[in-house]
Amino acid sequence: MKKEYNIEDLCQRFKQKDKIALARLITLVENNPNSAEEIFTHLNNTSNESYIIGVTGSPGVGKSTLTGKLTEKIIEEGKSVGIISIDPSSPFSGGAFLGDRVRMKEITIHPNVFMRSLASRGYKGGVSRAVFDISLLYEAYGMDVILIETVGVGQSEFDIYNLAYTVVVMLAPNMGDAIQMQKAGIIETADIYDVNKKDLGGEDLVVQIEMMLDDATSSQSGWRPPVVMTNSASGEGIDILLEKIWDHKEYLELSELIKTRKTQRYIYKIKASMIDRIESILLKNLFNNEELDDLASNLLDNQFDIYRNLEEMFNKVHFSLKKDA
Ligand SMILES: Nc1nc2c(ncn2[C@@H]2O[C@H](COP(=O)(O)OP(=O)(O)OP(=O)(O)O)[C@@H](O)[C@H]2O)c(=O)[nH]1
Ligand SMILES: [Mg+2]
Repeated sequence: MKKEYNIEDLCQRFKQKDKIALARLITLVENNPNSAEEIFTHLNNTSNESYIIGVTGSPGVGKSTLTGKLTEKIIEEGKSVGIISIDPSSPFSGGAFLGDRVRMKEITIHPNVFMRSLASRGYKGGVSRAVFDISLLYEAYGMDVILIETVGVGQSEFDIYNLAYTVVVMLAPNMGDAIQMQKAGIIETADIYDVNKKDLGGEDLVVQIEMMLDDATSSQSGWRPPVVMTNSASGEGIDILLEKIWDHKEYLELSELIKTRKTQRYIYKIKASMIDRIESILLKNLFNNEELDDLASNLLDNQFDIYRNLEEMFNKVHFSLKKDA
């Protein structure tokens, strides 16, 4: 049986740092975007700024292991961490070796850490919407740092660059070279490159990335992405990676680019929400099935009418939208 929760009550408990209340609120926003409005009305007097870090890379590159190690270091610095892992096969949800899973569990029971695993699809309004709303909850909860782990980079459905302030792109030896990554559009998005699994090599990857960065003409921003090597299984190199992350944060803050990143993030959110809401209206109210059938049948005989028909349909829809607005 589905249990109903009183949102106001949950928000009160959330403000007392009740992790169960946090978990329930996350479930609510995850499953029902409409509940977000009510939730954030109750939380609007909580002010906090979390620093949002994205960790991305191909499957199996070591994202979850690294996220765990980074979290350990960040809590050692006295900060709290909210993790969002968009990855059905993460150790959190049971995809990797048992050893990893046990280590992750240890971290996530730390009072300053909260972890949420999301499937990579199936959310109303998309994964980005869910990630954005959960980040807002983490901010309101007072998390100093939010870590987002995802395989997706530069996809239209999910764009980590628009959700995080510092994006770490991970690569590993024997998992394809940097040229392939560049072709796939992965390479441009990084603020920091991490060549993981350094115990298996990777020096050549570092050279390739450095050469690519030398060639890149788009580095007018004043930040040349550093290339770090880690072994996230043993923890080697994690200190340096974290140092680079804080350097990037400082760079964004000093240059005021952080404002641009934050604005971008909201623009992305606003556009996605509007498109989602308008799409729902369209699907629910404006497309009359009979009309669609007629139109489509007509096209069976007169297929070159398609653009004229589309234009007519668009004008009708546009008119109805204006009327409804
Ligand atoms: N040798 C070596 N293995 C590593 C290293 N980092 C992670 N691994 C192993 O690589 C495997 C995949 O690690 P994960 O952290 O699950 O990788 P992931 O990128 O999160 O994988 P997906 O979530 O499935 O995309 C695990 O067996 C890890 O123990 C490393 O630095 N060196
Ligand atoms: Mg993972």
